[in-house]
Amino acid sequence: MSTTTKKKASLASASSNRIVTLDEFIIRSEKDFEFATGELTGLLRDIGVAAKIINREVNKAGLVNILGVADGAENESGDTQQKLDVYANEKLIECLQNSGECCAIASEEDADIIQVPQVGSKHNNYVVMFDPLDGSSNIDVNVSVGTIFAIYRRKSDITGPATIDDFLQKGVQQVAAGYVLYGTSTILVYTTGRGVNGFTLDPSIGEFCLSHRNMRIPEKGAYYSVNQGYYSKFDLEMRRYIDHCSDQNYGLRYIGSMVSDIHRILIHGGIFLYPSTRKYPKGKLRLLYECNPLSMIVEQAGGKSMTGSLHRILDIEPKELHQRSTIVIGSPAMVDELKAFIERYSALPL
Ligand code: P6P
Repeated sequence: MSTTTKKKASLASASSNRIVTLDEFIIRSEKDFEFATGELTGLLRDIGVAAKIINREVNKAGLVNILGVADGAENESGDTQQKLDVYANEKLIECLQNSGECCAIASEEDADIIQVPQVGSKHNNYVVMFDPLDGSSNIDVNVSVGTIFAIYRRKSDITGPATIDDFLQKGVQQVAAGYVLYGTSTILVYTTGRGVNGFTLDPSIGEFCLSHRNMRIPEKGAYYSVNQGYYSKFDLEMRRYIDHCSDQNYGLRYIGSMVSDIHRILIHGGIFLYPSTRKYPKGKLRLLYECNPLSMIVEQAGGKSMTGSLHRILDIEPKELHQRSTIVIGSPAMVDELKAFIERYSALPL
């Protein structure tokens, strides 16, 4: 190989190994965005900042008085609020309010939407929804937790306050969706509808760096993910499918933090299910800030996501801010496998 060719090859490999920060990636991707105003870029960067702040507290939660339950507080859903839930919620709201890039916010931790005061004469076109710390029951036992977010373009008149209708939009209307997983490392994964990319936080430079370019979910996986403890309360079709997984010698992996389970499925393949139970007949997980954003990411990576009665999650017309949904999500071949069981054994009209 000539010297010139060798130099080009080494430059190419060097450039393919060079650090690409989240900020740089977002700014470069902005040019792909029709009518890009820089607002969405700013929103994604603000969420990245909030994630770094939350990560700092999550990583030292055992050292400071931020573990445990927040003084008898409960969130809108009646779930006990952990101190770190409240902290993460406050930081995300603060970062988004300070940047003035969105006009309103909705959170699992707050009953109603939160208006964001306009900064100067700029009208903002986006609303942001999030679960600030998903899986927070894991915090005190040092198991991974995550932040999930969804961004929509507002529908209401931009000169007035945001309305609930700005939030009650189908998942297919999401402009961007993502999650942050505070695990063995901290990774931010997001999509704007042009594929899925993951950025791992390098604490030595305080930057999220591109680590998982153009993530694609495997067609099948060796794991299924469900709370097996509810087996006897599931409908027949779900129990038959779970028996099938066992017959196929799939491994059972269930972390109790949806972000962690979905991230594993994105990397290794598999299927996650939270069907109807007696306690949660409509499913436990929240449509707007858990199911929709994670479904957009999984579909963008080549996977599938539907309810236990075969409705595509992203096509559901939301009726209320904190509504729940059943969900079956993951590798396309495995979701199709479960679909066949539902069609065969479901007692409900599909
Ligand atoms: P269960 C965490 O509370 C969460 O919302 C998801 O992250 C998780 O997958 C699910 O609930 C766990 O619920 O009923 O199995 O404990």
